[in-house]
Amino acid sequence: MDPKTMMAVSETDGGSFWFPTAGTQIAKEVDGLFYFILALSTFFFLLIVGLMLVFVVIYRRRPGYARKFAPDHNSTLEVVWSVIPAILLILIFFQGFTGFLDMRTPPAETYEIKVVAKKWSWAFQYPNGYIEGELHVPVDRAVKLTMTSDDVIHSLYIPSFRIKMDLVPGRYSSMWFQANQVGDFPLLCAEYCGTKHSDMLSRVIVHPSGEFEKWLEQASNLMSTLPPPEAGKLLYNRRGCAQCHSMDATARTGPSFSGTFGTSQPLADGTTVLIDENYIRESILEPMAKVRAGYRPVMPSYKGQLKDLEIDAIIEFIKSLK
Ligand code: HEC
Ligand SMILES: [Cu+2]
Repeated sequence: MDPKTMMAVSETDGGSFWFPTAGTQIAKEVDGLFYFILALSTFFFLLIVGLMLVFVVIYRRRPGYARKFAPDHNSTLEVVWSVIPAILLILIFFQGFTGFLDMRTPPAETYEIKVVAKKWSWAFQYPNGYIEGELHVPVDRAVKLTMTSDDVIHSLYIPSFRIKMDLVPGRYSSMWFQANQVGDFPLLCAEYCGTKHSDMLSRVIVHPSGEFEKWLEQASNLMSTLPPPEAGKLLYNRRGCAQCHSMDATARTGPSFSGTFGTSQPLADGTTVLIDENYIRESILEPMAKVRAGYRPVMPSYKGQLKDLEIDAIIEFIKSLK
């Protein structure tokens, strides 16, 4: 995991014993309902178990004890202990249901970000086409995520916002939120999706008002302002290549990038391949076309997700690793 994602684990501020920081209004509602149910359950637990213990002692069987009256039906008592819990249940349902509707219904005006999950990274695509592995959003603005998966079912979970939704291959799901606090919050995959599932740990960065646009403009132009090998390294870290390819000689799920450029390597079908610009390009766009001996064909295709300029930068980056 690169050090930047490691930081995701540290939060802006502590939150409570039960919950991480509440970064949205919805989160406060969810917490409120939780505390209400917790208090209610504790109250009735103590009341019922307490009375039970008291009665066990008071009415224990003793020698010579004769029952004074036969058990009888008490309508008032029964109505009271049916109606009060019924009202409490309706209250809980009402709060839960309206909260659910709020969570599922985005306002008319939202800032839209597309999300594609794949083993084992996130791609957040902003309206101008820029893609990054971390979710950046403006504060106090409704953001809608339109999400899908490239391979298996993933689930995008932002604990501090109290929202979670599955990403299913072949269809779109969506969710929305409005962050009301500037800061960094963890974002993770909550659906077991393979060996490196736990590496799908990223973060949401909530920018102060006005700064989000500045960040987006800068980040989008990075490709053209950085020298290609550095831009390539940035993409390697940000777009999830690092999960499977190392920069030193160790093999991960995929072969190491280090020192392989210009060498001939064996393929699974028994032939060999020269690692040059064309092979790297093909490996990124059509990973199944040529599979290296000793590796499983699990690399996802980046067709349509990396621009030519970006692929060039990655090639220069791999070339620069001696
Ligand atoms: C899920 C793991 C995974 C991810 C993520 C991944 N790759 Fe791969 N990659 C592999 C595997 C496995 C192979 C070897 C099998 C094959 O050739 O398809 C491979 C092969 C390659 C090769 C051929 C290298 C060689 O020495 O034969 C290149 C180049 C490559 N990947 C580039 C990338 C780039 C660039 C990214 C990020 C944009 C990336 N990969 C993301 C798993 C991955
Ligand atoms: Cu996942």
